[in-house]
Amino acid sequence: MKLIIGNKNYSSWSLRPWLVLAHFDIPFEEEQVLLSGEGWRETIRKKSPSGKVPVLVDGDVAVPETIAIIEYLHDKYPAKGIWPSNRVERAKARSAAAEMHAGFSALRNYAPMNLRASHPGKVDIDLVAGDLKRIDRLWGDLLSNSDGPYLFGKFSGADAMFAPVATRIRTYQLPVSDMAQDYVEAIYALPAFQRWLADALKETWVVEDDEIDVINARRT
Ligand SMILES: N[C@@H](CCC(=O)N[C@@H](CS)C(=O)NCC(=O)O)C(=O)O
Repeated sequence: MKLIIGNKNYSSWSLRPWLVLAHFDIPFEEEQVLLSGEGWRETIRKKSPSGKVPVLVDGDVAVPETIAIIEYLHDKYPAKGIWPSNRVERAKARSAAAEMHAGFSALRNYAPMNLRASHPGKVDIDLVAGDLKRIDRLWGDLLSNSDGPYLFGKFSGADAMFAPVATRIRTYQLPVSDMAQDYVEAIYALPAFQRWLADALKETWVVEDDEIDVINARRT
């Protein structure tokens, strides 16, 4: 099984299923494709039916879309516990994951994942305030219920979906509740996340569209 991913510093969608594979000890290879430079779109289109990464390739099957990849892994490895075992908890975890997949567009647009960077104060908080409020509420409710350190106690597919948000909170020092801040630390403490981060910090590619100074300059 192979996961085709983008740049580890910037590709937030790639991080999510990679974390599931790595954390749950599922054997996989990874292949990285660049998200910039000449011909990059054509290269991705040859490997991914949606023309986007991540895409999971398992034999003849190519599965794009983060949520679908996580569900495919859950189907293939039901004993791993990618989703909580309790039906109600599982529904809540899938709802949170789906909300992340479909929403939080302000955070995605105005505070892109950039693991190597530290840009406190560079995100206009008014633009992302609604998303941060929802994050505080959603994470707060789930963490109070589970007692942490992850949204459903043990790390699950829901945490994989929110890991890139945790990195944005740290990179841009976005104001969140103490509980959310502790959750950010828990994501950074996860050994699988540390492995991804170490690889990301070795990368040298710069994707201008994901650099906050470029984004802010375009807005003015
Ligand atoms: N909805 C997709 C989003 C994937 C996505 O936007 N991936 C970015 C890289 S992080 C990409 O492939 N961009 C290339 C493009 O948009 O052409 C998913 O859940 O996997």
